[in-house]
Amino acid sequence: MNDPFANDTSYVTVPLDHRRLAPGESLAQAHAFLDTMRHRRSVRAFSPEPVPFALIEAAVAAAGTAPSGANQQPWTFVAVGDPEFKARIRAAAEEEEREFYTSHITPAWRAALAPLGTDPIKTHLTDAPWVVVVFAQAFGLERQDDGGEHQFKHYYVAESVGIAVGLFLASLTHAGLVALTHTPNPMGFLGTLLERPRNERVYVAIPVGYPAPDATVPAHALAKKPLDTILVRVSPDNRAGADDLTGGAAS
Ligand code: IYR
Repeated sequence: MNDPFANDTSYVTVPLDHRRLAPGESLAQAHAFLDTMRHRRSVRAFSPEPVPFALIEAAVAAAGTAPSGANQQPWTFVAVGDPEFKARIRAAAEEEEREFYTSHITPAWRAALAPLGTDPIKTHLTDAPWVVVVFAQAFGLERQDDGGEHQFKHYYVAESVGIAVGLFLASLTHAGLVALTHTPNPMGFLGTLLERPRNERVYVAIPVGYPAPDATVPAHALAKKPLDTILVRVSPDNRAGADDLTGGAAS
């Protein structure tokens, strides 16, 4: 009667639409995706070549499938293709960055960035055909019919937006595009420039496009941690020879 877990009529279910792959196909797809992602690089030298908006749309739609706290989807992707806006973003970002690199950067931070060769010059913000600025919705804000606003809490915002950005980058990579996760420091100016509502906080700016023909990347960026340093297996079924795909299926 007073069961706090009693079924609520607002909790409706539908059958899961899951496409089960054959084990062999599963591993082949996992490896094909890994190969694609191993070629992902953060690119700072872009070609001005245009990128169809349909590719941005598809990548944002992929990002929009991300899991999020209470399925609140607390993200907004603003795709800036207008050269005038990109120029304004670059000018403001470079101003902030000059300040960062001359005054705010700590010696440890400078040392950590040294192998990447970053500096305050942000040509990618004007060269890339698109700069996608991702905003996190710190809280929900809905316009009411009576003109008022309904404000409500959002949960796990940073985690949710991080996952969505990961899917966005994976989708771009899968489509043969390159990007840079750029975090102007500080970057509040982007909310003002793009006239975002008061519940949105800029999360990252992502130039998207094709690499310049002579693009290089820092060698340091190619060094990814080996699998055995990032994966810890806790499993009763890790005997030598156990099949990783079918063994322990009931765990
Ligand atoms: N926001 C600066 C500095 C910077 C910080 C980190 I952590 C990086 O991985 C790269 C750059 C800039 O954009 O140059």
